[in-house]
Amino acid sequence: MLRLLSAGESHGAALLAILEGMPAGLKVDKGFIDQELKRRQSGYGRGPRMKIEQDRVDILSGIARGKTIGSPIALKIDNRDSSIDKLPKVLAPRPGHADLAGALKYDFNDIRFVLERASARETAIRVAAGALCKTFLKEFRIVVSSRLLMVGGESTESRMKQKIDEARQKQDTLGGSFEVVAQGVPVGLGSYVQSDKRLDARLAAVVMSIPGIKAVEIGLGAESANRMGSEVHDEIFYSKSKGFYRKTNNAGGIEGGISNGEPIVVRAYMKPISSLAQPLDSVNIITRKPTKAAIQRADICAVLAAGVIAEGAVAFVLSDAFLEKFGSDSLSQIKRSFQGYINSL
Ligand code: EPS
Repeated sequence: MLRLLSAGESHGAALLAILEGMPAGLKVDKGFIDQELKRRQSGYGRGPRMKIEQDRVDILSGIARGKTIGSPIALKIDNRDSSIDKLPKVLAPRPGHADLAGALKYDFNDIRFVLERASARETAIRVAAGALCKTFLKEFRIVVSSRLLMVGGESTESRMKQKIDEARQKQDTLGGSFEVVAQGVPVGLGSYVQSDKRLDARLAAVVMSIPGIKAVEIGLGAESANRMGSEVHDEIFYSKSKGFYRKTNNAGGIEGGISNGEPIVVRAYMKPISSLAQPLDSVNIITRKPTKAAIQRADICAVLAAGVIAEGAVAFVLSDAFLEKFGSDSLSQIKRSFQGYINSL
């Protein structure tokens, strides 16, 4: 239903996206998109590039007089640092980055061509598209948010900051984990009828596609493998006011690949940033001689930003599944279809 394509290099002219499939009649606030872009750029441990860029979106199509018109929405974020053609060649791949596999795959003698597109900077435009999806979901009182869980094994804010300072001092980097929660998702999004329709599979794929993410859990996740069934599955209750409901949410709001009406909980784990100021051992791709990995300007920790990116990614999948269930042309028609369904439950 919804399709998203992005383009752009980290130090190219701009980042671009086309979001197709948004229904007509949705009021769009550019200020909200810019706010989301700012959230992505913030967080303790971000690198110097974040002081150079002040990401703002330009909406080039698909919106007229402040509302979507059903046609593809084109988005653009200009790069202030657009020095791509002036930047030096990169010959020493960074362990953990796309550098080596990318250079071999595309037959490059300059890793610059890999890292420019593999850079997590691309996620800025995904956040812009995700903000549009959040705007759509809000029409149905579905709200997607995220919170930081751990940085470098620490879970309190002061210890996390301390750990980041320590990493900065050691010229090292850190990963961590975060949780995305979607409140207000109706029962019935996604399906068990085909593997690619399963909502949990779709959410896991989109969150895993964020650079640096190495694991994704839904609800209780990995821990459920250690418990008895009776300690895992959420018992079912019914009351006239609430309808069907649960007292626990170990399933993370999804059973059999379908949303079950409880909050959707997605947890993700990010590895440390792979651009190290104190570089690891590597090999020059031309001479094949040992060397240290290239030093690139980078963040020390970007887990908070990854949470914001994941919010947008989750909002995209939920919007897609929502449009599948309730139609996709105009917001007013979708609202009627949604209300009819809710009344029928
Ligand atoms: C990023 C911009 C990049 C990096 C970072 C994310 O800017 P620059 O390379 O000019 O410093 O800071 O990229 C990576 C983490 C990566 O893996 O390449 C951004 O806008 O988020």
